[in-house]
Amino acid sequence: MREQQILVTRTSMPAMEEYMKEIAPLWDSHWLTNMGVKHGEFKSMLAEYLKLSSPENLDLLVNGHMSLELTLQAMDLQGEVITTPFTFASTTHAIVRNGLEPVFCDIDPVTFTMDCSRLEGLITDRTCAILPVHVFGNICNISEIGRIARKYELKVVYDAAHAFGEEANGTGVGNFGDASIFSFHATKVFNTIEGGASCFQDPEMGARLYDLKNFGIHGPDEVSAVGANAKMNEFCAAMGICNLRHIDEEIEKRKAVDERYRLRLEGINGLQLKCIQAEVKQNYAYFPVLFDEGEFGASRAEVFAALERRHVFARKYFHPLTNRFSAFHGKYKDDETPVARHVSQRILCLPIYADLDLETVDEICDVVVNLSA
Ligand code: T4K
Repeated sequence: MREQQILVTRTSMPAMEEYMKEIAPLWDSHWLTNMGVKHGEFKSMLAEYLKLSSPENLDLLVNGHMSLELTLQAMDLQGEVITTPFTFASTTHAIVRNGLEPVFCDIDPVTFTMDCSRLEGLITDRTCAILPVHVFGNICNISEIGRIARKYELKVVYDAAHAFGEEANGTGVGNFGDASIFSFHATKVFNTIEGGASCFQDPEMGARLYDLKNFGIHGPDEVSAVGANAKMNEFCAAMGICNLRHIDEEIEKRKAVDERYRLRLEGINGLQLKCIQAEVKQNYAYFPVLFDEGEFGASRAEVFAALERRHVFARKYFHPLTNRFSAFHGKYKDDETPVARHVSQRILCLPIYADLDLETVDEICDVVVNLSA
């Protein structure tokens, strides 16, 4: 049997020589952080790639989480934020760490994004914002969320950590809502080692975000706000410059993996594969599969174990739901989000990354197919 472990993802990296060439000038300048040359270059390249309607309304940060946490903070919100529990810890933690109260909306059973038909029922006079997640790169119901937000005068911040480079009807996802954040973590389609970005509509947001990521410093003698340190450094920006040069081919390679999974697994009873949204230009970030034990013939745990025996490590993204985290001491209940609970108990993300060879994908599919009833 193959000795090599197959993990759920594997970081895409440029050739070492390309990165060395990119960072060589840093040895001459000794300028390693605090919005240097690479930071500036990467920011303009990124604004163009993301097709932002206002390229200047973008800021680079140290990671996806701080992009989200500080974007919320920059909006000076108070009260309740409606979000979904089927996400990474970061989404809910960003709300709570801002002293805001998360209110959990259930998800759509097909896209796993916010179920907008339940949204209005959760709005109270304390609601200040909506924080939907383009989970697995599935794009939320932008128009309905926008309509409801306008009606109740709520802010909308999209967690677009999974949606790098995606477009809906030709519009880059970073243009939606009042703001959207991206993650450039090593596990993402596009990485800067660690990193993130916030895209926003209100230019004043940019100044506030800048204060929050750089101690509120406005010059050697002027500190006009209380901020933290959440800047992207030059090495990360340089990695971003290199990786952005290759992103389209990386996404194409992921597409081939996605297509192979679909070819082998589509139509099998009891399997629900990641949905396809016709209007979306996808990035193939994840390949989630829902296993319905009754119909499929094996449980999620059995599939997980069978893959593990072949040294394949799928992941239960996202289980547990964030409203089940022990961190919240039972304050929230997942019976208020039954669809999210159903999905969370059955989901398994199969390995997908640019360099995953199709033979391995076939091997993974063989394991799944052999378990089917
Ligand atoms: N919002 C959402 C919806 C998110 O999913 C995330 C992050 C955020 C916000 C916050 O963004 P960041 O602050 O992280 O930029 C991983 C990632 O750490 C996390 O970024 C990501 N979501 C989450 C979905 O997945 P873990 O705990 O599953 O990571 P880990 O260390 O188990 O790695 C998973 C696999 O990735 C490994 O099995 C192998 C591969 N890997 C990992 C690392 C660290 C690599 O190939 N290279 C690496 O350097 O959270």
